Amino acid sequence: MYAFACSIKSLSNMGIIPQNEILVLYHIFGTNCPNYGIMRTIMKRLLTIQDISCVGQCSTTVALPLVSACGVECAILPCAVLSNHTGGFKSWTFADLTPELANVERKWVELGIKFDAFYTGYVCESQIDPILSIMSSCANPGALRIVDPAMADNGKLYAGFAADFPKKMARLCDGADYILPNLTEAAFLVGDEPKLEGYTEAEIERLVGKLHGIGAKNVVLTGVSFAPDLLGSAVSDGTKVEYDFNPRLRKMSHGTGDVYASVFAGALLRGRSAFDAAALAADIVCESIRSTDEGHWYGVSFERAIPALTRAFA
Ligand code: PXL
Repeated sequence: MYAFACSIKSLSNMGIIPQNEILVLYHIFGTNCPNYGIMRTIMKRLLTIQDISCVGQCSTTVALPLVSACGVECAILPCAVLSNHTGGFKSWTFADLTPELANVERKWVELGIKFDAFYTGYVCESQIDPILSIMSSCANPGALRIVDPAMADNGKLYAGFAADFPKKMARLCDGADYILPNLTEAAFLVGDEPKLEGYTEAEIERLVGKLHGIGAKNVVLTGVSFAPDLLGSAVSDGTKVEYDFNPRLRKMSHGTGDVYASVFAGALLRGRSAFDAAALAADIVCESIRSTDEGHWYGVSFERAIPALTRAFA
């Protein structure tokens, strides 16, 4: 038994078994002595709340496979169904599911369904209050709120969002455990003019400070660059800012924010630190971009990065 305990501890120290997950041990009665082994870890359950864009490799259709590939149960709450996303297609259909959110919430409360984490993405103004309500009524103790304020990129709000939408999105960020804005979203959230490049380290840290100022406990700011060939993120817990950089890939890619946020959320729930989760998310985004065929413009082929992601949790 002592030998067993030692070996579990050393596997845990080597990072083979996540230290902060509950191990379920199984116990087979052998001929003379009991035989213990690890059967599985208790799986966390995350709810992702964002649209379904039926075509376009973004939002729910990215979150569900990637969070699942991390070994985290992924429930979905679609806020709207679109024929395709709004980032580059000429037009789209949009079915607003706002009225259904309160219905679903009532049912989950009645059934006692609860979640270990909430991860929100692209949502509309009318959905912010129902989402805040679900995050308080369907939370397991200590449930994390991870908010990707998906609303803008390259200095502009996405099609269909009014100029005052960032103020509404800031309400979802207030009290969030983690927010994951890109530089444009960050600037809009705090009421600054978005600037696409040329941020100094001091400016990034001022921006991060302002994001904590709207109530975010931890900030993961993406799209940060201090050197032309490096692109990365600033990860802040409010006391220190750490940077993670990868070589910049010279390719404009849609949906990378959703890949990043999904892997970050999954990795966090698997016990990774925020910095390690951000670094893994960036690696998977880079692998997805590199794996995308020439001319495939509307999304990235994250499907080809799934084996690397599952290996990270093997
Ligand atoms: O990838 C973010 C996103 C999600 N959902 C919809 C979008 C976009 C970005 O354009 O249009 C509908």
